[in-house]
Amino acid sequence: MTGRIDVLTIFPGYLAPLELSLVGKARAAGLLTVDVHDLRTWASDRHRTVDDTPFGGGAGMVMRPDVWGLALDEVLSTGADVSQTVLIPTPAGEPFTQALAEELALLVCAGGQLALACGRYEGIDARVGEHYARAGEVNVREVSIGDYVLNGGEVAALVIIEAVARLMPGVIGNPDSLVEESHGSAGLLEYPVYTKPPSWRGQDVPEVLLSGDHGRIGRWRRRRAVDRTAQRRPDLIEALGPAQVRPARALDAEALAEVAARTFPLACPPSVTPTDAAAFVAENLSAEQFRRYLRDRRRHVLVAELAGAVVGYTLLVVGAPENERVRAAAPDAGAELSKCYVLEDFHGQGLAALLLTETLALAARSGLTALWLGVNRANERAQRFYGKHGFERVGERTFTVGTRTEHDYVMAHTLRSA
Ligand code: JEB
Repeated sequence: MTGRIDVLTIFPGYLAPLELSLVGKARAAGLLTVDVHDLRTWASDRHRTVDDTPFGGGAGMVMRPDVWGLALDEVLSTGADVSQTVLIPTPAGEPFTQALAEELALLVCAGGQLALACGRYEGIDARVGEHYARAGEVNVREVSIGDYVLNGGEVAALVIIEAVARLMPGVIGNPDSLVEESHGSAGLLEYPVYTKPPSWRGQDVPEVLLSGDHGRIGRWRRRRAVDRTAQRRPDLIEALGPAQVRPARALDAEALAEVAARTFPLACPPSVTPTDAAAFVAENLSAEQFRRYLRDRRRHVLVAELAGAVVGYTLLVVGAPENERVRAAAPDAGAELSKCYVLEDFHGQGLAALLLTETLALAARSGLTALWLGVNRANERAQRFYGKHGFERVGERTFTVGTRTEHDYVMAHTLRSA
């Protein structure tokens, strides 16, 4: 069945790009008819006027409803009676989304008609949309392609038609790219992509992509997609809902090492040099170390997972404190909360609280009656956080990061159930 798109505009020449590329292909393949109509055809006066001054005053001109009425009546009467949608691009419209593009592609594929009413000046008299919506047979949507101001609806119509036409079967050469788009990374920005040459102007393609290890490649792409989304579109991260907290698996080791490498230096006091922090991370927080931790029955690692990427973790180390001062300060502590980190881009969403709550529950289930932790004296934010979750300051200790001796407060938490 041939779908149909009609565009009404006072600048038909603006729609010339429709002859090109993929929209042109859909048309050539007979999947799609696109007709562009000059609105002035339906003007009645000698000057073919389509606009007039706004009632209520104000700058600019408004497009007359009578001209639009004649034009739309005619274009809709010659269209399919299956299903008809009139789209009115306007900066005041509902957002035009991929979901709406998919809905419209279905309509057009099913032989329906899509009419795009492109305004100019200050827009189209509001009664036009109301009129066709009221008649009932036509679905009317006022849409906006984004939060910026254009001079008219033509460019928006081009955007909408391209987004719809590429979803029609046979328009895109490789339908795999559509499948990948619609699930896989749903709700996330795309991961970065690379091709030959493997080294270009001193920049190398990330090694993992040359490894042939599809598991690693998949996890790396997930990680990049989630990171990018957090940096550029925090609204999309919010829409994913809360992270999942779960016990870490062997396959998480690399992700954990990466999160550790990115979070540990941030939690260090300024006196710890980047070199010292890096040495500590390499020695204690490598993927290999995490693989060892994950096999060790006395270490419990929980991860916070968001859209399939690890964004935070806790490490609980079971056993009485080795340090004498700690043992004196927290005599009942049967385990250390050794790490509780969330990537910086994911702060402020309650992830650390979720992780900590789950870790405390795990400790209680394991029969522990108290936990201890060390927190740098300068890190007031962390102290407040642990305080809010039931930890109290019970003493101090020293420990070393590389060449530096650091002074920590010791905090302890008595668990409710024994
Ligand atoms: C669409 C249009 C105009 C106020 C200011 C300017 C008809 N995302 C978008 N930005 N601008 C438009 C749009 C969409 N979709 C858009 C149609 C018209 C702008 N103007 C100019 C109208 N009102 C006239």
